Amino acid sequence: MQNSFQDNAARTAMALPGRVLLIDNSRAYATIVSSAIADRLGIEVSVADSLASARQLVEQWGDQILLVLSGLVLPDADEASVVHYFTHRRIPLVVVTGVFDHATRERILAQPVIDYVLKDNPSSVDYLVWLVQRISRNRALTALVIDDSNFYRGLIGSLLKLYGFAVLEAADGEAGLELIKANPQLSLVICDFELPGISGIQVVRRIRGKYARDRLAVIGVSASESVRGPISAQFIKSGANDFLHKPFLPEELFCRVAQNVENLENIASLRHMATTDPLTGLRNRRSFFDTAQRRFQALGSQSRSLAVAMMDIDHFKKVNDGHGHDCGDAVLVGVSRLLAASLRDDDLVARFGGEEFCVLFPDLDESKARKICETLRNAIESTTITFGDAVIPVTISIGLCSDRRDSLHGMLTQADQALYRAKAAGRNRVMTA
Ligand code: GH3
Ligand code: MG
Repeated sequence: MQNSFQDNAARTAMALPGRVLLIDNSRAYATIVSSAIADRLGIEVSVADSLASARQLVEQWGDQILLVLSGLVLPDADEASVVHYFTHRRIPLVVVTGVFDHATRERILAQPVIDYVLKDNPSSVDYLVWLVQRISRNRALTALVIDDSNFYRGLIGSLLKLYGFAVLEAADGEAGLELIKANPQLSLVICDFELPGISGIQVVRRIRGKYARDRLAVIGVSASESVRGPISAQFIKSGANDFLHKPFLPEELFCRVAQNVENLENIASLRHMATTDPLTGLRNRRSFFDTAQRRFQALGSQSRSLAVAMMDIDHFKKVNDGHGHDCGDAVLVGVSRLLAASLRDDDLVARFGGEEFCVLFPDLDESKARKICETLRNAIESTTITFGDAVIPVTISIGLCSDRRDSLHGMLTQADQALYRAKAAGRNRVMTA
């Protein structure tokens, strides 16, 4: 993996185990919300209609509870005891209520509660589903708070924990940069402006020297005014993704954080779609060229050998014609799995298009590369791919080039010509350029 920040999207795309506890004395609303969460997110919801029954569920599920969605008026508890019960146990709570009352809202949001959501808003169910998904995904993410104020570092850290993040803290810029280096899984940094030693702006510049804005989000924070112009602009021009003025309401922090990590996830998911073949999960041609070109140059500059192979399934059209396109797809998936499983971690494999695959083997001379290709060809020939009742025999032809040319393109052309000769000579064989 070239950059561990790349991993975040894949990790966050999976919902972590966990369930939602929904406490509401309206059965109709509880059914709508719980089925929306279960159907759209695949997250289980346990429903309670009183604090007593909620307590039993808390005892039963313990740490597995991701989030509690609760009304304020329960048959056996008032607002204060509902909020106290969950905040005291540090269980993330979202208050869901039918009545808008400004004073109640302010009173609730002054406590360590994630949100105050009004039921009567027609989009409230969608919002709750989004909120549950956000908190669930946050549980796979790590955030770092860099602030010399114990108060703010503690406050931001505890809010981020409430939102599901694993949290690291640093009291100055150098310590923060060390933590970033040691924790490549980080997704978010919240950085104060005035710090002892290097400033928040310098911290952001140094972060951006290594990590792009679409891999690691940085939010600047500050209570100060600066003679050098607005601090928000200084932060953003230096590479921060966003800025928050201190003091801020927790609600504001939550929105900014959610928006920024969601941007990272969206970009990561687009990047994944742009570089991966959806059928086989292998790299696509574009991604192969991007990565292989860098490898080609790096290996060359270190005088290390490399080989490239072009591979093509034999008489694949007959599979489609005889058993249907779905069966052809199953063969492509089967061959891709075999390929991925038989190569070394360092080998770069891609689906080039149709039933054609390409592999770059670093550090292999001709005889070793040939041996690996023979093993692979043999493995494919001896594996039976089944589709329904049909057993599909599959063979593959391989063209290999291990003679380092001036360019990667030159090597691929040679490998392709060798593949053509392998086909002409009867298929199911390896030919060397
Ligand atoms: P050869 O041994 O000479 O390579 O013959 P072949 O039949 O394998 O090659 P040909 O180029 O004649 O046919 C390849 C077929 O692969 C034609 C195309 O419809 C099919 N194909 C391309 N992409 C896909 C796909 O994603 N799924 C399926 N099922 N078929 C595909
Ligand atoms: Mg073919």
